[in-house]
Amino acid sequence: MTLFNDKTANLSRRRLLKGMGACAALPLLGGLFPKSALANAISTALDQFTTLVPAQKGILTGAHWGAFEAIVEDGRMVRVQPVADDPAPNDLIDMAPYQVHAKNRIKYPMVRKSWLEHGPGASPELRGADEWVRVSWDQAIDLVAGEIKRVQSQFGPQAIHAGSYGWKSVGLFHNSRTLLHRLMNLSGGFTGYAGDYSTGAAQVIMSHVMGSIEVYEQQTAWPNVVEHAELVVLWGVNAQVTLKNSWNMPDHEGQAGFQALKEKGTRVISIDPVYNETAKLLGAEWLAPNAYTDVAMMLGVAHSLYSAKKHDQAFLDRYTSGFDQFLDYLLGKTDGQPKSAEWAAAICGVEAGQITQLALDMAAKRTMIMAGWGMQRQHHGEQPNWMLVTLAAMLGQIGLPGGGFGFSYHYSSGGSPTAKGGILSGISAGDAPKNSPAPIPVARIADCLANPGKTIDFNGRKVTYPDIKLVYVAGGNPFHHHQDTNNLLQAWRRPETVIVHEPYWTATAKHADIVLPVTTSYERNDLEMGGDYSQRYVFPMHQCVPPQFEARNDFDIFRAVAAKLGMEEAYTEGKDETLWLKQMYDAMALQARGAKVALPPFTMFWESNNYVRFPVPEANKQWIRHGDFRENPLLNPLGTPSGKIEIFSNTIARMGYADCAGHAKWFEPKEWKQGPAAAQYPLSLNTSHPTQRLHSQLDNTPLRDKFAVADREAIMIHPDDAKARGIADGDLVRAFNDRGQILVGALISKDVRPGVVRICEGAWFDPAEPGKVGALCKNGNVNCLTFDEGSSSLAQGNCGHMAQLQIEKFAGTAPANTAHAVPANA
Ligand code: PGD
Repeated sequence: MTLFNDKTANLSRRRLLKGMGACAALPLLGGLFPKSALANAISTALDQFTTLVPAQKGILTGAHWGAFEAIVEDGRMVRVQPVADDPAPNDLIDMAPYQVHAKNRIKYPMVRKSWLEHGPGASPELRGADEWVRVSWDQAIDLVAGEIKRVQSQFGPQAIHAGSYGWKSVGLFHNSRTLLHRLMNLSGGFTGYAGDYSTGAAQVIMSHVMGSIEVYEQQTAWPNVVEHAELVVLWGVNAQVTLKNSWNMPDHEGQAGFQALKEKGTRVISIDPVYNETAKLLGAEWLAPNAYTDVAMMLGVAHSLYSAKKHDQAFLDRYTSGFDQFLDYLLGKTDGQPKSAEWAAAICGVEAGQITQLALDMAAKRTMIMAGWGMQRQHHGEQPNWMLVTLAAMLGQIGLPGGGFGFSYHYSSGGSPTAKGGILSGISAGDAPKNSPAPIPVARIADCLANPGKTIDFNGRKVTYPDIKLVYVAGGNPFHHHQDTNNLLQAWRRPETVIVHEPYWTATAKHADIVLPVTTSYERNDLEMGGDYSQRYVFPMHQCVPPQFEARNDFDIFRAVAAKLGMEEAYTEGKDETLWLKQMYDAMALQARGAKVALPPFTMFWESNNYVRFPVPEANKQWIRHGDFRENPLLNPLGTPSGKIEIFSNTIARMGYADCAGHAKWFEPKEWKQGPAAAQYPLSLNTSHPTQRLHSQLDNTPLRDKFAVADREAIMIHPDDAKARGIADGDLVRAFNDRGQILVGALISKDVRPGVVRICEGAWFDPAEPGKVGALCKNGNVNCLTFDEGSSSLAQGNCGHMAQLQIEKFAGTAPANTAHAVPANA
């Protein structure tokens, strides 16, 4: 099948070429060659230009879950096939047709009735429960532009929260959040956010300890790990699940890496309250600590190492600072409590003998500790990362082949060797106006909305919350991602106006005042890199189908708002989609040329429906994280004040926080098995990322058939805990605590430690009584149960991975699940 021979694709091509017509120097080569001949000719000449022919069947595009060809028939996307380069195609891509043609697409611009009739601030308690009124695009744009103008002039930029945290879709031009920030920067500024929900605690603590955030940094390359690591310790990692998706388009090389470990037979130990999918794949040994007690366990390992004199004193002397201060704590000199294996065992529930053996095994072998991020999404979440680095430093293998630690092997294929070529940059948010408001820590949003004027600590500074009047969301889903949904529901009533751009009727859209329907990424043209760390691919994202119903691109919505505000030219810089894409491609191709990698001109690239695969230099396959630091710490110091690994940080100690000391330490979390809440709520919650979804995305697709139990989100319960409550596999269960209650379906399994239950994040919030605080969520949104506090005064990260709760078999008639229903008259 040749490309563009269906009506829709022709439309896409015409629009694109029309745009190019404005660019006089560009020859329209697309019309001169038969598609496959052109593609073949270019790929023969340029190795890095990868032809899909003859396997080519559809239109090349992609998503967070992979690059694929979309097959379109009669204007509908009907199926997809992965690109041949993908070593581990992800079944999530099969959902693309269901994304486009979802029943709960937002069809038209809609406004909440009370807001429309009575203006900003009207009946905010009806958010989520009010009627909706359809309006024209012209009216919608007027309302949005009017609100921005009103709030800017009456209250100033700090009154607009347009941080708009979220995973949106891939595509570097149609980047909803950046596009929003661009408009806001041009129109006077806004309150943004600092950090993120993924790694809020880790980013801050690692900057102090390692001088880099570590969580989004390249890891020791997989070929090096596979060759040299003798023992891999997975500490709170379920890479098989999280590697399915990436921030950019995934290259899925991480999954290939784990597969290679398996084939080699490398010993793997998984430390996790759940015997997870990755542990199963690798046949890993399993150590199951009590939930939220990893720091105590790590301290026990460190104490065992020190007692057996197996720590690497030479490494500590040369590459770290402050070990002696930590040692006083480890040995109990500062608090009278040695952090022995026995002490740790009483907290973490792993036997002292196993803790000691783990220490000896790690010291005896070349050990790579791969850590996940769930541990740091907890109260005192700074400590697991700091303690893990401290432990790795005591082992002395940081910077050696196959040894040390890595905080990103489970994310976007960290360790996939970096290619040589060019990097695409997307549209920019532009410069923030002078005196723009200071950002708030991202996960403090509900606290900020509810408590204007409140001052909190944040990484050595003070942050005072502004009085937010307007919330603008484009590309995120706070009613899924934020902790303590009922608290958010109340805080969400404080602003006068909430505007949401969404393709679907998510809970966030349902709780807005103005909802604008946007295209999915399959309804527009874009470009994206493939492989976040490898930067190996450049993928075109061709428009596959026309915009559905009245959906518009975020860019076009913001352009129209900018026009109303008298700043369209500044917003677009006179360029349409085509010219933006061409400019992005050309800048990338220039970089590639500098790296001696030739690429075809944009028109050829775009017309050929192919992608670019950059070469990977052999040296990069053996790259070792912190290898240069190890080789010469004077010439290659870390970015810390001492230039070394800061086992003790004077900077943090000087902040004087009660909840984060100058070295890694065990702090009891607000809620845990031995805490006061446990008497009433004895079970500890684990909120893993889902296997069949990306956060809340794709919850509204047939993937549900693979994971839903009793038509709800599943809860994994140990047989002993289920039996004690008379719960059978497949039963409908009410999970609850003082903050909320949700319906979930029982999945009984010995893969979870007794006393721990697993409910994945991402189920859409579906209150039985919309607008009522504390109503039963009928779909199982786990954040109804989590608490909304900062990890500590240092990072103010979220604590989404912890909560104590109780469960019971649900009595009565099961209410219908309406999470994916469209509001009446919408
Ligand atoms: P998504 O489901 O990806 O979740 O939270 P996030 O808000 O990022 O939401 C993205 C939304 O953007 C979707 O509703 C989607 O439809 C919409 N969207 C997609 N494309 C476009 C577009 O082009 N334009 C517009 N306007 N909208 C678009 C994720 C967050 O959740 C993260 S990153 C983490 S790590 C946290 N994880 C947990 C956790 O593990 N446990 C708990 N308890 N809570 C968590 N919350 C956090």
